[in-house]
Amino acid sequence: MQNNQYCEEFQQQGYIICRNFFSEEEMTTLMEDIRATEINEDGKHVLNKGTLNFYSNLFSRSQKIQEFVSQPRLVDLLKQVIGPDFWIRWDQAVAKGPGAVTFPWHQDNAYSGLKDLHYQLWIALTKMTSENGGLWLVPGSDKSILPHKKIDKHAVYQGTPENPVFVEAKPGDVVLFSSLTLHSTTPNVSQDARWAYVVEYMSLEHFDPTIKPPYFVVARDGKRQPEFVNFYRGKLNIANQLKYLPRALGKVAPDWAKNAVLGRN
Ligand SMILES: O=C(O)CCC(=O)C(=O)O
Repeated sequence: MQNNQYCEEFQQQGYIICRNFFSEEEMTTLMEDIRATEINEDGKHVLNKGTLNFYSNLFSRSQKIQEFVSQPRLVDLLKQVIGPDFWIRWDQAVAKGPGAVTFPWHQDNAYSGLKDLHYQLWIALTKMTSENGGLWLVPGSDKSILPHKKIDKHAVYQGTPENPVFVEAKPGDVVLFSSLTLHSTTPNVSQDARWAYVVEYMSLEHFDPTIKPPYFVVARDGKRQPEFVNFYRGKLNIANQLKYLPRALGKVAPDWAKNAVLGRN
């Protein structure tokens, strides 16, 4: 892979697609490793609905998955877009079974409320078609935070997506997109479940106050260096902490204190 082959493409459209990044055999093994995390015990995800099921934080329970998500080929791809140092804030396997409904258009930051980006690596474990609830994206929608409204448990984009593209995919294809890229999945009207494994990487410059330590660092200086740590520079950065002060105060402080911090009379 050439250096920075993908960087410009990602900057222009907010995503890249890497066909045949993994082999079908690698996807069979990954699916086995996902199932071995006893995903059925984790069936309480807030967005589970009917035959749409999310299984989260698998990497924290499986050394095999830790190795998978920090493998050198992935580091070489990710560093072109994220930079040389990054960690994983979240992962999830998503099963969209027959009859599962639309997952509405959104930017991930509208769900997380984060002030910084993360990068979503979407790995097709099964084929993704327009019949089985595959992925739609809007090229170039990642340039700003767009308006969303909370509907049911979802953060739903309040606008009409312009020129969306459908990502038809085979097992082993991967899509890397920004947490600001508008995306959606349509209903599964096929007879089979669509599975994707999604890993959310974040630069070590950035912080996510919703994630508790230990943090899984994947790469430093552009090289694989997997380790769990309790602190890293994005967390220790005061400016990053201040971005979330109003949110932290919102949980504990009386109104007069919140107003004082926000400069309101
Ligand atoms: O997998 C799906 O069908 C939708 C999931 C999704 O868009 C997300 O988790 O951001």
